[in-house]
Amino acid sequence: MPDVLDDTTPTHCPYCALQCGMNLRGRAEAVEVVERPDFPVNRGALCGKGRTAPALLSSRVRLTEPLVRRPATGRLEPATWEEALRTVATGLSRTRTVYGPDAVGVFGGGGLTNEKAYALGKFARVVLGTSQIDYNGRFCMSSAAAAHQRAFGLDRGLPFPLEDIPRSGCVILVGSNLAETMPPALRYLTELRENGGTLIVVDPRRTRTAEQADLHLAPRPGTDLALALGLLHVAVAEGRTDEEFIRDRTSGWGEARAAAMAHWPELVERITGVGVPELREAVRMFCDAESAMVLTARGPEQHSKGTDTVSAWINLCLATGRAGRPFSGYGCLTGQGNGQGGREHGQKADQLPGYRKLDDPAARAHVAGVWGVTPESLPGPGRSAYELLDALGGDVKSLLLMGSNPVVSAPRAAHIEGRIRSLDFLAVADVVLSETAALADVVLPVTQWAEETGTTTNLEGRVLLRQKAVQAPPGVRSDLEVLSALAGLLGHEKGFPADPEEVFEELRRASAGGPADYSGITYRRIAEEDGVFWPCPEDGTGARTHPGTPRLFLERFATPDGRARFIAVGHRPAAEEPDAEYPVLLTTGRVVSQYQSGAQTRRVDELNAAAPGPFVELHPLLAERLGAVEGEPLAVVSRRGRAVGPARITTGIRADTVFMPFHWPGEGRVNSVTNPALDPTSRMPEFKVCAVRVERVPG
Ligand SMILES: Nc1nc2c(c(=O)[nH]1)N[C@H]1C(S)=C(S)[C@@H](COP(=O)(O)OP(=O)(O)OC[C@H]3O[C@@H](n4cnc5c(=O)[nH]c(N)nc54)[C@H](O)[C@@H]3O)O[C@H]1N2
Ligand SMILES: Nc1nc2c(c(=O)[nH]1)N[C@H]1C(S)=C(S)[C@@H](COP(=O)(O)OP(=O)(O)OC[C@H]3O[C@@H](n4cnc5c(=O)[nH]c(N)nc54)[C@H](O)[C@@H]3O)O[C@H]1N2
Ligand code: SF4
Ligand SMILES: [Mo]
Repeated sequence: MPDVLDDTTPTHCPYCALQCGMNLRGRAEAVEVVERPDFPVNRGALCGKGRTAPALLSSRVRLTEPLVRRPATGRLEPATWEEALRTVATGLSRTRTVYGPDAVGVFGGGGLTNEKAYALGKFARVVLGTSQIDYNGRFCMSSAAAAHQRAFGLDRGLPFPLEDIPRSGCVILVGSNLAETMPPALRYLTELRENGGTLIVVDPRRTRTAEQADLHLAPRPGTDLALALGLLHVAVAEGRTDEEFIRDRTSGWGEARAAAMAHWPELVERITGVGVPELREAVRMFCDAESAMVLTARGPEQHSKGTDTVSAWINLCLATGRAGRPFSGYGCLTGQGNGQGGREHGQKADQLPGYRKLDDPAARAHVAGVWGVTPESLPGPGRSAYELLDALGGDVKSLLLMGSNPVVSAPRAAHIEGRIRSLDFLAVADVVLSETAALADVVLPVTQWAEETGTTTNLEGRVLLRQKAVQAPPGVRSDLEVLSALAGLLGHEKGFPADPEEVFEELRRASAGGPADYSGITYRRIAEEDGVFWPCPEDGTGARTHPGTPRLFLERFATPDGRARFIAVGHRPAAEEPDAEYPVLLTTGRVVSQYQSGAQTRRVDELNAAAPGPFVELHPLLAERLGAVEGEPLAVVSRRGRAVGPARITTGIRADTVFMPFHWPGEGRVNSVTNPALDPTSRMPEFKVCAVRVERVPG
């Protein structure tokens, strides 16, 4: 049982991208979280999930031995590690022999440490030789990442540390409910307002976050693109653009300006439901301030036009000179524990470590050199997450899954669950028996968070060391040990070390010279410096003295000519608009006490007591039209399926919209309903809007 190695160990929370610092203390089943006030990001504060995270270390809830599905019973039953690993190796290699390497798929997660994400990407390309690898980050911040790339030439979620937020004059927070999704970060918004800055929140719901705002805009879900263009239109019409900044530091304004001018305020009011006076007020607040920021999260991003929507918000920043300057700029609030690092080191379908592109010959040559293989042996880019899941049982016959629970979290989940069930072979490495692990042929119980050392990169681009604080139960191995053993069984004895620091040292070299350059970072530096911001290159002599880069773009953007690029975008409707049969809009998201698919947090008593199940949030006018009362079960039905939850009636949501959180399986699984329409650039599914009908459930 978990046994504390030292008296207190400084480490980081297992959950979200804030990666709050905490100390762990105690022994056996009584590991205790102690405040770590010296860590700058959260200064000691934790949300309930972080505070209760040690509950997951208990063998009562977590897996402690490998499971193999027995043909005789059809059930998952305990097995030795030797048998389990051999079964996985055989399962994957059989598929490869019969159907070729691309019939083997790999699915990763943004919660995996940098070392794991790196090793998983390398394992797929070098050991399995497959192009078919992607990960759940595709469902998360991929639209913002794509928009970042095309505007700035680089994708780091926040180009500045969180501590810059209170020093800005105005923040527009678009589709982020950080009071629930990153509670300790709310402090930065409170301080912003205490310092005289203003806060504008854009959300179809009056969330706990929106309640803090000086101005709350509540657009119809799926219309942020029009909203951002309308604000830019007003800024141009009222002479609030920064011509000098546009001339000296950007390109492409002519086309972007023309596109925005087609979105006049009255039209935008019609599309979004946000009144013209509010549009003007928002522009006044944003432009009157000496410095200003736009921060987006999943609200505007998880759409089939998420990339263009983020581009429109970036255009607003660029046109008004609110980018590449102190306390100004556009940022995306990344979500998962290693949402940032997880998208940099090669578990994404089109990517090599260091945020290199898989189709770039120089990148292939560099990484192949580090890996000791030929560039020609590296496969090309594969499919995006939804497309990969959708291909399971089709041309992808076997899957190795690490760090995701798509049976609950993927869009059109009943269909995806069916695809997973139709696989020839599924292996899942997890800490708990998730809904997806329960469908596997082999389940590998792995160490987690406090039981292992590794680095994560938080939403600021700050590389952190999550240190091992307790001993894992004896039957459990780390993801790195699993990959190392499987590589060995598949003929690669070398190149897959199980020691995280050894993997990090290789990752450093693989990332050297790439956009996300970690070569100047060491475990020691991270521990001594409260994290190190990338890029942090090693200098010419091999010294690791580069201070890291907390603030990007102050002199130049990361494009070849150093200028930020405007992207000309125009509004378009959601993939599915309401009609007579499905007259209501559904949007989805999170509650403070559950995390993601709930695989972890649904196993923590205190969190379950606070958030026991799904619900359908709706406006009194809609409830009245249905004849529904508070607490009665309602079914939300789309062309893809239905989800049921008790009515939660509130005036804090638009009357044309219902909201459901996505943390639960079974009949409350809202992803049975959601629309997998994909963004053409980022391949992000449309989690945040689809057309539904709401029905009372008889009996
Ligand atoms: N408690 C908790 N915290 C978490 C997580 C968790 O599962 N639980 N997950 C972590 C992860 S991986 C992520 S990605 C982040 C997500 O963090 P957030 O993005 O803050 O979370 P969401 O609740 O998905 O969405 C935010 C808001 O978007 C609004 N919204 C819905 N549709 C639209 C729209 O069309 N436009 C706009 N402007 N807003 C819209 C919703 O009403 C919601 O309040 O949270 C991280 N933190
Ligand atoms: N309707 C709707 N659906 C959504 C969203 C939404 O807003 N609305 N948001 C999307 C977003 S932003 C995200 S990020 C996804 C997330 O959805 P998922 O990818 O399902 O995320 P988790 O529930 O965090 O799943 C992580 C799994 O990995 C396990 N795990 C944790 N740590 C480790 C580890 O170190 N190693 C291994 N091997 N396993 C580990 C956990 O126990 C869990 O089973 O959901 C997406 N789905
Ligand atoms: S805000 Fe995020 S990182 Fe901080 S304690 Fe809560 S879940 Fe953990
Ligand atoms: Mo996410």
